[in-house]
Amino acid sequence: SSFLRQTYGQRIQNHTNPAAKLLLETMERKKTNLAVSVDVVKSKDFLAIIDAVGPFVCLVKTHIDILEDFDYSTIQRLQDLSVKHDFVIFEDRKFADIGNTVALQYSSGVHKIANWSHITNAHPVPGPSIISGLSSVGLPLGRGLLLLAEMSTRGALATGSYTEDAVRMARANRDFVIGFIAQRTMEGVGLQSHSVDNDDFLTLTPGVGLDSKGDAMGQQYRTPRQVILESGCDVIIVGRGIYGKDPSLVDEIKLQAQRYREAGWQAYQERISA
Ligand code: 6AU
Repeated sequence: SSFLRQTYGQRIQNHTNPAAKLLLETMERKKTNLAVSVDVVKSKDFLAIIDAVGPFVCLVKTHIDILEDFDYSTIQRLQDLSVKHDFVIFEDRKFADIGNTVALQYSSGVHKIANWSHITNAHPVPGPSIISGLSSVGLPLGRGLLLLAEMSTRGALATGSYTEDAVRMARANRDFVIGFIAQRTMEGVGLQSHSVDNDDFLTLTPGVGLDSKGDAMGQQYRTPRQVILESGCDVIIVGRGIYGKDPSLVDEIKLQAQRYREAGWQAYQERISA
């Protein structure tokens, strides 16, 4: 029977990768499938938003390269907050180059992503060598990788056989690839007749909003219910729906985080009891 009927806690045993286990354990413990995407450019706002939403999330997603005042001390503060509030860190780096280059981008530069980010993601476009490159750095550190099997934007090219091939690449690298950025579960995608023994990959889904259908630059939003209950995804990733236009309104941000957490968890409970 499908892992989609299992609880997050029950699914821990379907995984061997430490980052996948940590995420599922955190979701079960804190009763939340909400991830917040903190796409702001000042470290002060970045840390204030994370401290505000921390109690309500299983994961914080970063774009560390957009911080205009980046300093490695921000990473130390981020790690302190991840301990204080018990959340997983996901640097949304979207690697997309040859193995040798992505290994350097992952380990080095000013950001040293592999040192602090439990999870990162990559476009499957270069083929399996992108996984070997990232895995050479991340696997010894217990990190996990998500492949972008689909995207949330209007006109996205990641569809059809591209998506199926991404899933096949993931199945061939189960030790390091823990799941997908996608708009629906990839369970059974690309399989001919017989199924595989354990197809439990995590699906983290952006393009989630309760009040808006999209933005002026191609983003498209669906509700937590559509994403978790109807499409079989596991984690809702919410950015502007939570921190809105003014990152200094901390009380409003907390309220929105609670609202999305509630919506995501209710949809999950409906799914596992269906
Ligand atoms: O909720 P938003 O629209 O403010 O932010 C959505 C976040 C952004 C995007 O870079 C990211 O999710 N994202 C991704 C990821 C997570 O890889 C893929 C995608 O298809 N769409 C998308 O919006 O930080």
